[in-house]
Amino acid sequence: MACKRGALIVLEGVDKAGKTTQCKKLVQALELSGRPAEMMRFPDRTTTIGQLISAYLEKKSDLEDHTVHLLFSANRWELVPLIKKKLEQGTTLVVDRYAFSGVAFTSAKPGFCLDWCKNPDVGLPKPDLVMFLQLSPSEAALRGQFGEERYETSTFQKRVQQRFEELMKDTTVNWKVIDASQSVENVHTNIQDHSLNAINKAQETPLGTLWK
Ligand code: FDM
Repeated sequence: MACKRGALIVLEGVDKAGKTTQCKKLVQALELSGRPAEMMRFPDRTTTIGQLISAYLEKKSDLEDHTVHLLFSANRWELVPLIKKKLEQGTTLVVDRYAFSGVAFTSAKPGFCLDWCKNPDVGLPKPDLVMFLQLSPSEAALRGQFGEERYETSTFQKRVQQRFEELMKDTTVNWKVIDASQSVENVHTNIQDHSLNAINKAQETPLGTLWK
């Protein structure tokens, strides 16, 4: 009998919400409980496309806004074969940012609508679960200053947050909002509960297609 597929689990949220910490903790917890799991992150800065994106984020290069949006999307598409292979092998993937960040960040720029931004990512593997780590701008500010990379300003992050709120109205995606102002351990417990449900469900359902 073919082995049961892993789940595609995504963590999204504005800066400082603790996504990376929580992704790592979730992978560790799943592995400890005997469920194969691996972490991925987007952008994946290790590929050729990822290096173009990284230089842009570090402000070492300038790229036209549509162009960089398409590069972020291409960076996801280039990893689709690997994503599918891992899931089929029964590995659950815990992904730090996905197409939702892609849409939220570009559409926070002037002159971009959600629909245009979603288009290049239509047809990607659909996450079984997307958890949005919710943190108010004032709470985010308490966690320290923003870094030096592009997009790391409070005005831009507020616009990004609004765009995420628009995206979360889409009931075809399994969104769960997590209160990220709680302690790291409480947030982790919450995330783990939702993830175990999604992993169990994913075993019985085929992988879906995003925004189609
Ligand atoms: N980002 C991330 C985008 O603008 N589009 C995307 O598709 C993705 C995945 O890149 F500011 C932005 C979001 C964030 C930056 O930062 C990546 P981290 O610290 O590597 O997550």
